[in-house]
Amino acid sequence: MTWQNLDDLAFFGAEPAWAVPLPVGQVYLPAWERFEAAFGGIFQRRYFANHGPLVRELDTRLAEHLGVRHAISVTNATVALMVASKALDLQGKVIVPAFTFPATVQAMTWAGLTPVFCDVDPVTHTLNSRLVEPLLDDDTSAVLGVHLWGRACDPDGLGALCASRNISLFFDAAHAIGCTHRGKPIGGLGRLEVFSFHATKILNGAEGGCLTTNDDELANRIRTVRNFHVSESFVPVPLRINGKMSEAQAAMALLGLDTLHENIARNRGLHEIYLQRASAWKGLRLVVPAEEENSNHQYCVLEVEDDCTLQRDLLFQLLRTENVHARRYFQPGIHRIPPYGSLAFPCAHLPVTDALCGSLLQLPLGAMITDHDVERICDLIDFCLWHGEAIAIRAQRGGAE
Ligand code: T4K
Repeated sequence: MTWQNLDDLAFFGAEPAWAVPLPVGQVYLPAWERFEAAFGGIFQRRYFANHGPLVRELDTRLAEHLGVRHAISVTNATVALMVASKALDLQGKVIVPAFTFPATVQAMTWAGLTPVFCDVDPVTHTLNSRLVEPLLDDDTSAVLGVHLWGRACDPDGLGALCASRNISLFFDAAHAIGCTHRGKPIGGLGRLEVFSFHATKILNGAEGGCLTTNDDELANRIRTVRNFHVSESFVPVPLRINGKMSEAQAAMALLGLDTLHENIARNRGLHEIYLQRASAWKGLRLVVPAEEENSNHQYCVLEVEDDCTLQRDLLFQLLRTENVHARRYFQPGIHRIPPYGSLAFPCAHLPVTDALCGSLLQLPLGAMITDHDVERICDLIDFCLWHGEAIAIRAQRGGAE
């Protein structure tokens, strides 16, 4: 299907251009035979949990891959953030962005901490030291930065600020496996970092995640908090939890590590097509990774600018009805969803966050997307932009000609 006139759009009643949805989730899978062999081993050993050989192998390989002393696997990144807060023995307030996935902030609330929302930089979409500094007070015990879209969250500026105030800095690196900062893999920044191996991430452990650190004592604390087993009680910690990764997750993640570079290269190729085509778009801008860094291209982020002929939500609907399952990460901002933004937790004033929540779209990338799909998605966007005003008028009339 090529789009010649408005009636060709699924939004106005035509058949969707794609028979099955194109997701933004990565869902890279290993070859079936390799998966079967890995699971065959688990069945033979009859050892499924509690730091089996695959989890131990994964920890070793992740540490090598990320160039850190310790990588400690866990059940998912949300639990990893909870583990982090107890391992760091945080109390009182933690500075967080509201422009993130709910897990970043809610994990802090689960841990009994008070999140203090900070606005983000309009270009990097992350916290920086200039924004964070005015929010620090005597009750603040940490800053939790998010490497959003895989871009390092001002580690130098925040590092200097947190050191000068003697508070902890740690990072939510859920988007950042395979990304670099100053030529080094993200993983050794701050006191610790947290990665996600959810199926929608470029390293797929089905679920899963890990904490990384170069601090031996902190690693012992993390390993102790992560489970209740007496043999893993290395140091006194305030509270423990079952955050262990299973052998099944580790098998998937190990196979994913084998092809991580390949998958990143594939995503880079898809991103390159989007980028070339985006140069012709007026009012739409593709967010590009920091020049000096390598990105894993886990997300393709599109910003709908004020002068675009289409509003972000209408473009989103036009794509969705064709089965292009773009996402509006992250809308609404976390400061506006329960339990925040209530009387007990008044809504913070975060103008940049609110603007980003209303103007970004993530386009499909990953295992299920071909070069041809990207070209056609761009054809669709070309058509929608070209006919933006007519589409908007007809949409307002409820689709009638
Ligand atoms: N910090 C940050 C900054 C994060 O972004 C996240 C998670 C976390 C922390 C917490 O990490 P984890 O605790 O999850 O390890 C998805 C993911 O579930 C979530 O992990 C991720 N961030 C977030 C950005 O995206 P949803 O609710 O948008 O997922 P869902 O089910 O709508 O899937 C997205 C697309 O992928 C859909 O089009 C369907 C497709 N998909 C999804 C799954 C699960 C598949 O095709 N196959 C699949 O198996 O949250």
